[in-house]
Amino acid sequence: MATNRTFTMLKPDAVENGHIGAILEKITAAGFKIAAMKYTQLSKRDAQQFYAVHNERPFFGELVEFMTRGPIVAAILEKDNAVDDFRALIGATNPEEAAEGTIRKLFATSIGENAVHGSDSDENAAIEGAFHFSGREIF
Ligand code: RTP
Ligand code: MG
Repeated sequence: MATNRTFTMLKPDAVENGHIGAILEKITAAGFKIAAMKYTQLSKRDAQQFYAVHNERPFFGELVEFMTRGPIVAAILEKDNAVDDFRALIGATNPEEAAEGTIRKLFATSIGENAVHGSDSDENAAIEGAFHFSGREIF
């Protein structure tokens, strides 16, 4: 598998609960290299656009409120098979269903406040990375 990229956000709950360092440690220990990173906060419009695919879902309003309530860490990560390996590292959307040792099992609070985002395809990884970073911010 060629080296490629995924996009992640450490969500507001992870930041509020003091888990930035521990989560980044898990990510780098799993072999991901950081290609870009910033500490930032989504506006309502940013969150609505970022999660537009979910705009008909009953939890959409709650998701936008949650994702905008405080700062996040956004990053582009590089590794062989990055998208699938990162999804495996973070675990299931609902932490109650996430495998032992996964980031969501360790650090998520609930299905809504689940500590981390991971892109679900190479195509979305590229779109989501470009949403947050300009070419000169990616190394
Ligand atoms: P993500 O996009 O954040 O990596 O999460 P995911 O692929 O595992 O899950 P997805 O279905 O894409 O849902 C996006 C985010 O919406 C929130 N959510 N809340 N209350 C609920 O039933 C519910 N379901 C999803 C979560 O924050 C989820 O990560
Ligand atoms: Mg998703």
